Amino acid sequence: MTATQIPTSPIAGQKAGTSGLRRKTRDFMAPHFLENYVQSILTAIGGAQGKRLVLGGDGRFFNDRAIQIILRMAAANGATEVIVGQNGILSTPAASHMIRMQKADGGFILSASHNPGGEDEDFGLKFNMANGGPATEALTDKILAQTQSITSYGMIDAPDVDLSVCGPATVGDMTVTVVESVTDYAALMETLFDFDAIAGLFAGGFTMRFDAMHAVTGPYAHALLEDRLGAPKGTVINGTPLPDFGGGHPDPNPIWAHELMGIMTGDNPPDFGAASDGDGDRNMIVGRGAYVTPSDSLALIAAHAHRAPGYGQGLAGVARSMPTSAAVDRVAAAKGIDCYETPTGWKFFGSLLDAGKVSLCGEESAGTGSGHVREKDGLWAVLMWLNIIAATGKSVSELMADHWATYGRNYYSRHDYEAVETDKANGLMDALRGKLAGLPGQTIAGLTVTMADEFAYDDPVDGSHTSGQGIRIGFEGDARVVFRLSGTGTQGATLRVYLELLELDPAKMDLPAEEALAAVISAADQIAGIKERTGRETPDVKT
Ligand code: G16
Repeated sequence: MTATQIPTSPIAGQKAGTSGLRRKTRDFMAPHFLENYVQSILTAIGGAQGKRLVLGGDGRFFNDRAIQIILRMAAANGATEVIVGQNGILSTPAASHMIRMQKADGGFILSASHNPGGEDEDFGLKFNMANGGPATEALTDKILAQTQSITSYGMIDAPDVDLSVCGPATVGDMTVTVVESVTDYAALMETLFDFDAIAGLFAGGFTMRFDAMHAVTGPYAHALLEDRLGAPKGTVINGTPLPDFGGGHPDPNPIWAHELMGIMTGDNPPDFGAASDGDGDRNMIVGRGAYVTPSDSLALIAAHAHRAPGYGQGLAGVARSMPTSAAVDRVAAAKGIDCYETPTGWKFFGSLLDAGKVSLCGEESAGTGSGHVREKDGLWAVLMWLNIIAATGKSVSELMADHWATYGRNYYSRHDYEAVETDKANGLMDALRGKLAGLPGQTIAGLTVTMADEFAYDDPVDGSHTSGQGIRIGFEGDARVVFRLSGTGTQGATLRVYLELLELDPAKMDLPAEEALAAVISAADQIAGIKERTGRETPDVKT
């Protein structure tokens, strides 16, 4: 079996977004598309010669084929070993852990996250570095440059590896080590949380539903919640991963996780509900009639993390993405720890975690995690909540009510306008940029603008500078609106409008978010002319 160089030419648009390259599955299946991108990654990391890599994905359509192609290319490029999850499956946090535990040189994760899967839906590929975290901007820039100049890629002619059997195999001279996907991750969780206390909760009759949304966390959730922690069978629903996620969007929010929301708001609901996404890094937390926003979940975890054994020494610091609400900032201030504000994208937390500046991070986009891996981690967040509930003996709604009484409530909502024509979305953002200087001092929908800028970030550890990360407009009374275009969509542009208002009056802690935010919503539309520029009367999704 000899490696050959297959001639190719650059394919336009292979630019990573917020989290790797996401495209329609059929694009990835087109001649040379996947191969060009994989070769560009391998070249950008300085070649694969002698390297050990991790490989796995969320099991969506084309996962199995893409893995066999990547194995042949890694072998042709001289990699020593590729460690693959059984049947090609690894959740994103489990892959991050595997890279770190195996001291690998990096890894390929095949997923388009919460985007739907199938031949006519979405696929994605990202490269994580030796620290287990997503490629930095510096590396994705190098990969992009390679995609624009590629002339050939390495390939070996070899039979498929049987990925259903754990143990060693070979592709050419390269070792392929197939590993069980759940065990190591579950063992890591056991070092962080009080499993006895959580098991005691279930033994005492505490009830829960975890909606795996037919995505990758099903096997992990069955193993952890039902097998190890003793939750009754049936606690995990939609627990069998399917290549098309059962036709749904594996996106854990009240819109797409409507089955779980129906259970939690129906007759005789369980005590606790949670869901995770396609690749297992996002989470949704919901109590009886109490949906917890991701921003509030981050803040609550910051306030209570010391109750979990892995965090008993307290937090070094916290970080949140810029559009995430300032709820966690208030906890950090009270605890006297640093709070960092980064651009959207988990990759920006890596240097802070590596430097020990923070030990808890989170994003409004349903992501929470800590220094245990370098990705956000859906089941980690669920176990953290269970640990907090077990330690305090309080329900989700009691915990949130106490939290708001202590720190105030940052009312929050995100409005998404999906598949907007790219020109119109760019036009809206350009017009906003043009207005920024004149906004401070103006009163709009009864709110006086105090600041307006376009967010840029200087990484305090590696000194890298990142600009153009969203337009933020602050108002008197700690209200804010942020406008950003998503970097994970595959069709047109998605305009995200993030709305926030701090409420300190104890009598006003229980309003519906949209009602509390009415003035901010109105100001956002007046400033950006959303209806008029996009032709949309209402957002497609409110979370
Ligand atoms: C990815 C990133 C997150 C980011 C999210 C939304 O999540 O890892 O850091 O917050 O996309 O990004 P955008 O607003 O640009 O669509 P995931 O779960 O899709 O990998």
